Amino acid sequence: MTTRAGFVALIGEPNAGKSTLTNRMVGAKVSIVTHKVQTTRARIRGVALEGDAQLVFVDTPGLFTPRRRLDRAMVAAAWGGAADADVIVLLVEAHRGITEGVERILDGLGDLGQGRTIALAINKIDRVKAEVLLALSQSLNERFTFAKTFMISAERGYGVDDLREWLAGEMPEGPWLYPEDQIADLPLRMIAAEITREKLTLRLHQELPYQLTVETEKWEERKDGSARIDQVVYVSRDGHKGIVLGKRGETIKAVSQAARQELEDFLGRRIHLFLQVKVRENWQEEAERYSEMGLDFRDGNS
Ligand SMILES: Nc1nc2c(ncn2[C@@H]2O[C@H](COP(=O)(O)OP(=O)(O)OP(=O)(O)O)[C@@H](O)[C@H]2O)c(=O)[nH]1
Ligand SMILES: [Mg+2]
Repeated sequence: MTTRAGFVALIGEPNAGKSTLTNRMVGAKVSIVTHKVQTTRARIRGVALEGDAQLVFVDTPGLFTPRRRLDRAMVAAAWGGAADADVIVLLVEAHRGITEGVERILDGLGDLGQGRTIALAINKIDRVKAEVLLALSQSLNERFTFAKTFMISAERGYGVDDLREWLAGEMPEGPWLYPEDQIADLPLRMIAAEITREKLTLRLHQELPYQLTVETEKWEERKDGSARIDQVVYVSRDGHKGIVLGKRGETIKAVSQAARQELEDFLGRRIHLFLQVKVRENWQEEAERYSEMGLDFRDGNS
């Protein structure tokens, strides 16, 4: 049997639904999702099978105009993911259409050069009427030569099977890149940190989610089959620490409970999760924080 395997990079503006689509394709939650922009910070790989093809989806941070070092490193990681992929899928939100951000991404795709297979996936079609979709598809295809256009709802699963089938046919012939039963390649300690960051992002308001990072410091296997996980939430200001902890520690407690629950479901075992909040004014300028996140610190140089 000839097998196929390759990388599919999902790119788009923040919040376009890249992580939702990754999880949908994989059939499990490998990348965190929130209603807020800039949730994903590094490239997350999720593996899906379609017939004789193995598709390695590369979920990327959203593309936006970066201001901080962290932003620049995220955007560089996203374009790097696109540059390395066999096929690029650009996600555009149906109800938002061709925003300035989408325009800039189209320019960037043009700069990547010829000879690449780039498909368009108009996502969140559950939010608009058919006429809007057709007009948007037409304008986008006038603006850029896509290999193919899909109309999907990553959340509800519409159009996703067609996209996966087409992608499978586009993959180069070759042996599979991961063992058949592997769905992700992020180390468990990073997945655990991401789950906690998701719960923090869902609970904290405005800028705060962007001002913190989570790291797994210790992972201890216990004889009874459970594990003790110690994580640190780095914030940049004293005031932020107070907010993350919440009144009488209520916020951090709720976050910890939600994260532990999800970790237990994910790992299928008992977890004891301990969160500590530390103020570290300059964490966004520390190389080690970036390597912990799976980002390249130097990409953040302006
Ligand atoms: N209505 C609707 N909402 C969707 C759909 N796909 C994703 N969403 C929602 O859009 C929001 C953002 O989804 P994500 O998957 O986190 O988006 P992302 O592109 O990974 O975002 P970043 O990581 O910030 O770049 C979440 O609230 C999702 O539930 C869809 O097909 N329809
Ligand atoms: Mg994401």
